[in-house]
Amino acid sequence: MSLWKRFFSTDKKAELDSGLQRTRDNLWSRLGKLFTGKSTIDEDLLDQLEEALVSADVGIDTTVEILQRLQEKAANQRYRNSHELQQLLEQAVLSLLPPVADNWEPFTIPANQRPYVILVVGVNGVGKTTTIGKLAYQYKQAGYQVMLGAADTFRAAAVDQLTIWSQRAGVPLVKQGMGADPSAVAFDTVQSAMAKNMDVVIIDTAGRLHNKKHLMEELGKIKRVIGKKLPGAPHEILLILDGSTGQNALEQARQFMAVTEITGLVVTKLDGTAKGGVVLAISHQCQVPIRYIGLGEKITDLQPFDPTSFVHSLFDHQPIP
Ligand SMILES: Nc1nc2c(ncn2[C@@H]2O[C@H](COP(=O)(O)OP(=O)(O)OP(=O)(O)O)[C@@H](O)[C@H]2O)c(=O)[nH]1
Ligand SMILES: [Mg+2]
Repeated sequence: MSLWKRFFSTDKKAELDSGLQRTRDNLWSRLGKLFTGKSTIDEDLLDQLEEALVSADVGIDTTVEILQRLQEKAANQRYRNSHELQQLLEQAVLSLLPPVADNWEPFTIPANQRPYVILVVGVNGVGKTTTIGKLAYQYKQAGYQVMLGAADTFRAAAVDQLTIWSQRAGVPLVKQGMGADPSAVAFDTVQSAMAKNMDVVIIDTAGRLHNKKHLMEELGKIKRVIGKKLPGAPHEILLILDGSTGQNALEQARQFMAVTEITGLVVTKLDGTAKGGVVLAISHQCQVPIRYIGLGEKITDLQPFDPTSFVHSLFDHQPIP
């Protein structure tokens, strides 16, 4: 059964559709015109399709692949109506994206890894702390005992922000004073979580750029210290990307993954941007899977990334005029 069917109600589908509204409108302001009155895939159609996809930040590499797949699928085949063309396009896009792995379940931890430690990283302001609040809430809803660690000790407000999210999610938080060693906070958190039989630990870190050597070394130290306390941890290193920055988010993912181990991606702020097509590029071009997408500022505004639902929401939603 598809991920979507197992985890989502029609409410969640409506939230996805509404979160992707601006990207969809952007796409369809071009596609709508394109799809009417044509019955073959010709140069003109491909050119305009390319323009539409690029304008939604799908990026040139992924766009070129999509067009190729579409041509293969439609080889020598006239489509009978614009709905068929729309379906061919949807299939072409989906065929590029890796499916969700069978052994991965959203908001679920493997049975033999407790506490399951998730380290959250990314550049400034991408939505790390917010995503941690959302994850904590969802894991708690799933029945797990969750603990947060405030290893962003760089800004005074950072601990306060995480404290607010811990209260919203109703989970405990381990913190030290501002300026404390982030590795020490991470160590304390894992130690406390082990003593209290927690299931999930989520550690917040300061925003950092991949090319700031000392900050990347600090991240390395955080990982080592956690691993010393609990062999095998961190089990997951989530890189948060701001989807509203479009192609920059893809570039950031590439650069981060080149210098440090990342096990999963989260693309945030897809609501309120017309650049949500970048999710297709990230999913297509990054070796690491997108785990979740952020669709708003509320604690419930985080969904597992399911390529089928995502592509469907973008490409098969708008009725053709
Ligand atoms: N609309 C929208 N806003 C979001 C989403 N995720 C985060 N934000 C907003 O983005 C802003 C930054 O979020 P934070 O969670 O503080 O980001 P951060 O990465 O922890 O930032 P630093 O700790 O400063 O590096 C806040 O105003 C959030 O409300 C989302 O999915 N949608
Ligand atoms: Mg933060």
